[in-house]
Amino acid sequence: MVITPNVPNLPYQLLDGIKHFELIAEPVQQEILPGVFLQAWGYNGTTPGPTILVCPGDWVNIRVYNRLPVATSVHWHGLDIPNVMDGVPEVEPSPRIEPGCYFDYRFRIVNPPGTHMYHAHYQTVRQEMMGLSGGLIILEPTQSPAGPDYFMMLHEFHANGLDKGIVRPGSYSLDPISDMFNFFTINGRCYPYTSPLPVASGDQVKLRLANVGMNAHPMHLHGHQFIISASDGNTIAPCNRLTKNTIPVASGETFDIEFTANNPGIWPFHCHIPHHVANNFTDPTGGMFTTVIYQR
Ligand SMILES: [Cu+2]
Repeated sequence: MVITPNVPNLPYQLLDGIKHFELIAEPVQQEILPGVFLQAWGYNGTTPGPTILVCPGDWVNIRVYNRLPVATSVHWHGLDIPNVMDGVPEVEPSPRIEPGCYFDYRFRIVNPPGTHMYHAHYQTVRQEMMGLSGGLIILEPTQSPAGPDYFMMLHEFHANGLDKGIVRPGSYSLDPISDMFNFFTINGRCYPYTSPLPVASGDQVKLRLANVGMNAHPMHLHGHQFIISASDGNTIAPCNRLTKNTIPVASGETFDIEFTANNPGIWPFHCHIPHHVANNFTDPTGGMFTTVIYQR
């Protein structure tokens, strides 16, 4: 089963053969480091929002409530769905959800298994950079006995009110139209508050990476080589799979990478841009950084 460290899966109710999900777009206090909160926007209390897990062929109804002070929409990024459900009200016949209202996004999952995202697509720069995004994963219908499978949403924020080189507990507003980011997150947390990724020797490990931010993040794994098994939710034929140890994840992209856990230890997995592995430009390792930890 796919695990999104630090982020819950979105529960659903099966009614009349349709999986009913509920997302609430709302202001959230996102704890990115112990005692350091961002006044962000998210879904159901967190940014990224809960991970939506579906199966090929599912009919889904995702009710999106808007508890933001402004209108919003949700775009199902990478899914081949009807135009009216695609969530871009400025150009599509897809509605804007006014504050206090909801809309039911109802569609069938016609894409094959793969890693996708959802995010706001109204006043996009502001709403994405406030944190309105999450993961949507189409599962393999038959769960083969596989190793650990971790989903990681990469993001970046500009927190106001902190001079460069200082991190102190508090609750900080965001500047969503700045491109001078000072905090870089994996699933809404900065290192050392990110969760390590447990593996066992011999495991075949899958990491799913997704990004709707501004920058591309070259994610680098120590001590192992990985293959790129899928891009943007589409499986790559085995004969076409690159073997690498760093993969740039640009905005709008998802990648699935896989490696064999054959080198026990505690191994960094991180963005390779120096500013992105620091918290507000302080010296200790921070930001978009986590570790693969062998349990045995
Ligand atoms: Cu980066």
